[in-house]
Amino acid sequence: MPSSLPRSLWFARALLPGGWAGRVRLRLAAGRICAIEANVDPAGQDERHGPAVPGLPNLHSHAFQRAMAGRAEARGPGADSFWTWREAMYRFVDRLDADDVEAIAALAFMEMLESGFTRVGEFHYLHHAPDGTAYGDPGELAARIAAAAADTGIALTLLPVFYAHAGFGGLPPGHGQRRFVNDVDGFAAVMASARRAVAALEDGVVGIAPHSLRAATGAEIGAILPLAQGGPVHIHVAEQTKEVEDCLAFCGRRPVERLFDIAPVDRRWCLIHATHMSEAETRRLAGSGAVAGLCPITEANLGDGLFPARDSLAHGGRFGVGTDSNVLVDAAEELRTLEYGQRLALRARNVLAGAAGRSTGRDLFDAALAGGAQALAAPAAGIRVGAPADIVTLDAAHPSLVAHAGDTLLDGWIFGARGGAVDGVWRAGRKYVTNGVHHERERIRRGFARVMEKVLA
Ligand code: NGQ
Ligand code: ZN
Repeated sequence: MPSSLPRSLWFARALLPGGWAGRVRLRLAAGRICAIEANVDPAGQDERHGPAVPGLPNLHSHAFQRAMAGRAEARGPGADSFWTWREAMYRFVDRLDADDVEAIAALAFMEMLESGFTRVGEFHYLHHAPDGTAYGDPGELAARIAAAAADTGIALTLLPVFYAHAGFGGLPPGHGQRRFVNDVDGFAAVMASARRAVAALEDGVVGIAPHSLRAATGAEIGAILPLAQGGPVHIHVAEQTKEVEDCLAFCGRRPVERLFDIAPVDRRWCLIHATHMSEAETRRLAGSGAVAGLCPITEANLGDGLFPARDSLAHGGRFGVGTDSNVLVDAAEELRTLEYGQRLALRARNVLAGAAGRSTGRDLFDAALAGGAQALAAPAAGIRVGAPADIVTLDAAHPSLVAHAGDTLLDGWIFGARGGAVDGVWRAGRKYVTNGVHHERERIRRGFARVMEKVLA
């Protein structure tokens, strides 16, 4: 159980929307920040902590894939690729029952909190029983995701996925996709059930996700959009060059062009990966106000390619980060991998810092906070009055942080520290992580270990 609600928290320094402030006291009521004072001494009752930053949104996760980490890294008989990994993933998912999905999601969500994420966007496409038939409650597995969020304390934006086809042109789905597929009516039933499950969560949000232009036709995307009821819309797009080739063969347009042709892409949308874009597509995405959902660790693991980050930023593009396959769950490492990919490709340094004198860590962090909050329709971004108290403290004594103040705390965390830099994590004013350890870590790890022993037996 989380520790009891403090009435106020005091931090040696805190990253507020206007920048760093020293000696900051937050007053909390019902999990919300109701007052912020800077340059004040702690009062007798205040909990005292080191440097505080806002919790980051993790805008793209497939929680169940956490259980595959390290189990798809052996070379196969032919040329390994994203597509051979996907076959391995299909074989793996067949083994998971509803209890397994919940236990795996709890582990992934706990690790997200421990690394500094306080909200997750779960791109949820595993809907049906192992034999492909619908559960009695079509939202059974959506409810399991919601239960794992409640168990760990992470805020949830649930994005039930519409998935119907194996490829462009409405190809029939393959056997390995049977647990994912719905027609529009079946998907509406999943949505209704998912809404009931998420309604029980504090600050829960529901959006929708047509899986990709491969798995949903233009007509189907049009038909399901009203089910979002104004919530966020996420879609995978242009992650692999084969998708670009197949899209061109199908309609003569590239995937991001095609998406803009068929859908009203605006700031409610989040385009996951958007790796392979022409300059015109990059400009168009940036100008739309939609968020690019970058998943640097997974994109590296799957050999996807690199997002045109410098061009995107030059056109005012927005981005956030996601842990996607959850092969390794770490907020700072996502930001580090994003910047390092660009440095390696461009043979340059400090690529994503916005201007001379700006800290790369700070600009990465600010962009991922704003973009992630937008993409997940979070109630607020940052430590501000009225926002949920979603806060991460860093260990000021960590060798990469000691004697730092201001933006170099973020640079030290992102570029110089391994896991141990996160100290405390609060979500809606409740503390879930102390000394970098989730309060329920042992129980959740045991539940996950039982699943692994069963499914890998
Ligand atoms: C997914 N993952 O939905 O889990 C996908 C693989 C697909 C990534 N795209 C399936 N990284 O895209 O067809
Ligand atoms: Zn994905």
